[in-house]
Amino acid sequence: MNMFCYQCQEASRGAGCTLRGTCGKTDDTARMQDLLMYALKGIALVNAEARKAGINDEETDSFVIEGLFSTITNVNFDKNYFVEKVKEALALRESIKAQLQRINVNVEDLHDSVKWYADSEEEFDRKAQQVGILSTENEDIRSLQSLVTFGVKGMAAYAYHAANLGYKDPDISKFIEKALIATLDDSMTVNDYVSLTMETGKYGVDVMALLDKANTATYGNPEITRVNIGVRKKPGILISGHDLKDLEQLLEQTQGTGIDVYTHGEMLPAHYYPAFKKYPNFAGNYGNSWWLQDREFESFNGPILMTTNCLVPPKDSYKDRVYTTGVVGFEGVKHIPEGPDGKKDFSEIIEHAKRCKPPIEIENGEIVGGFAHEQVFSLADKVVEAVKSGAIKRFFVMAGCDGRFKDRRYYTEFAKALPRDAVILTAGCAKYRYNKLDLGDINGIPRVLDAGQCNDSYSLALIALKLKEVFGLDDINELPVSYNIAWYEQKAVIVLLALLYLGVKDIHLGPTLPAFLSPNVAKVLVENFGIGGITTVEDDIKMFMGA
Ligand code: SF4
Ligand code: SF3
Repeated sequence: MNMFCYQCQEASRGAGCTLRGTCGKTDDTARMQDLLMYALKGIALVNAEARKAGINDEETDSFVIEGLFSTITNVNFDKNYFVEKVKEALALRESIKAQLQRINVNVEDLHDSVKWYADSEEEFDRKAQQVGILSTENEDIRSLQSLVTFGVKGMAAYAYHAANLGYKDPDISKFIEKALIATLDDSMTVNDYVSLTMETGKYGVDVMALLDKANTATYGNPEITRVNIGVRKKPGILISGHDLKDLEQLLEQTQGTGIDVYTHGEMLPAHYYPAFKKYPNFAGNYGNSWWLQDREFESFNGPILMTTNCLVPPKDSYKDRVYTTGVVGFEGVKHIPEGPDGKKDFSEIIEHAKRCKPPIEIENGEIVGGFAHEQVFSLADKVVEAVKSGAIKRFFVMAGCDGRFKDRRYYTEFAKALPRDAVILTAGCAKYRYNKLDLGDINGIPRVLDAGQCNDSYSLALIALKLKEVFGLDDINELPVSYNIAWYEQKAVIVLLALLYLGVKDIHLGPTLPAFLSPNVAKVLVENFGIGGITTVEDDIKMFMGA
């Protein structure tokens, strides 16, 4: 076994990647990610002591958040990035320790993660092999530690985006620290970890609310929007991932250059924000979800900017047109750094675009989205009326991720097979499995309501809570809402934990349950929360519709 990673839905054989990731992550990168996680836990331990002593450095919080985000599936494939991050982590840990020593607080004996040290890549690699996920022997404890750790990675992604827009919450960082420390604590029992999992869900809700506030305060509330999926005649830049601030800067810098900007994958919902509508060169959305990028980046012809996940290892035919920024990285791919003033200079990408042909059209027409909380609330009367009259019988929350395997066709078939009085509420790249189907509308309400990115899943929780209030129900589970969620990476884990924390029961998760759930932990989730998998479209629709 050269590595062990089981954090995403595409873990090899439904168990874990051991030689190379299905995602393309190499074994040496995987080991350096494990070591970075261990180094971050060491920082968490010393920083918790520093907090107690009244020393609180925001830069440490940012470092931890960024480090966690960089280890999420399809964010960063560059081993050297992680080697450098581990070095920085050790230096940061030592500097916090030095501050503590000055006030006579000695943390050296807290744990190995606080005192180990190495400075060569060979030693890093040896250490990494001792501290990976499998170093926890008990499979149930390992499973719960993983559930919390992957939830916290998702939480870090949301905190990172919010921080980019100037919104930070020290309590979220404090919780992340607590959770990381707990994964090192041998005295924690299964029950302790179960409570910690719920607490992770609580902070999941908080961080999603924070990001929602950051996005809507900065760019306005998303509104119903028709997005062009064809192409224009000029050369373009394709921007993907989830970071709206990167998009804003790119739009600003491309004004008057003759270059159009198109979104790909999870950047599609940017079109729904009022703030981006003023840019005449914001041309539309090109292509589909992340895993189709190896074909769609090819035909796009122009440069591509990856702001976050999901990056697929680029093919040589278009690799020189791919640029990364933020926490994204890939060896041999040009990275655009942030300047000291927090700004990014995209001029190289713009010049590159000028030398490229316009995109080849792969589709045409429009798709509609923008059904985030405020927009749906403004339609509340209409929605309530449709439910009361029986025109809408049931809502299906089908948010989440898309993935590359054929079994995801289930979601397209499921959407097609739903009765005509059912409405799909979606967010995340899972939508691409059904957002171009002609599913019609119910009294003018489209049957697929897209709230935005996976980062906007909070909208769906708010909509459910609003419906509960309007219908005067005591329990969110009494609503005619079913949850059939597709997951892939770790942001979906925090969304799931947030929903569990909000009391949502009977969530179905597919296309397969996480490899990191041990049989006993899966049993706890089934018994306490009614979590289930998926079966066939036909049987699942019968089950959901209560037939
Ligand atoms: Fe495997 Fe997923 Fe980990 Fe990649 S992220 S190595 S596909 S489990
Ligand atoms: Fe998609 Fe990666 Fe999760 Fe943001 S882009 S939902 S998988």
